[in-house]
Amino acid sequence: SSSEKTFAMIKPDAYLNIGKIISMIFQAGFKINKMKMSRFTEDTAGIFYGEHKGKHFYPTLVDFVTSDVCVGLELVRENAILAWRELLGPTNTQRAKEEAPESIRAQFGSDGTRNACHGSDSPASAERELGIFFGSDSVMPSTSLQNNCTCG
Ligand code: DAT
Ligand code: MG
Repeated sequence: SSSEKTFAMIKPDAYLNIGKIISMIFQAGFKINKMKMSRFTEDTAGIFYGEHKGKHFYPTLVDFVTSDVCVGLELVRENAILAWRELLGPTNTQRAKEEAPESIRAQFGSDGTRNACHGSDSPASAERELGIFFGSDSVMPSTSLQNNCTCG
């Protein structure tokens, strides 16, 4: 039973739900080692999502993930990579709602692209993605969150 690291990321459609998402993270027994708010440039998003270049959804994906702030987390737990992806549910929010209604994507996502959170798919991806997000503050600068509250 050795602990494993993964990279989790709350995407721009879900950061207002960060409290509930962090509760679910702790409930599932993860430790949060690092956490940072940052906004992707198109270039850095292109590196992060390099494996998807050329796919039909790639432009929509980059527009979405660069549209506002993301919150990146280094999570630690036994089997962290699989456990976090299990908590996320299926990639497509509609499928998540049908197959895993308690999952993060079912609760906080809205469609195939705007699916609330990211999770690494392997130890190599986790290392790569943690390196991009936390490796250098000039690549992923820490940013403030604008209060655009319209609730009075
Ligand atoms: P995951 O994020 O579950 O690892 P992925 O790596 O295949 O899924 O894709 C990265 C992101 O791209 C995904 O979170 C949402 C978007 N995406 C994937 N497949 C898509 C599709 N068929 N249509 C629209 N967006 C898609
Ligand atoms: Mg993936």
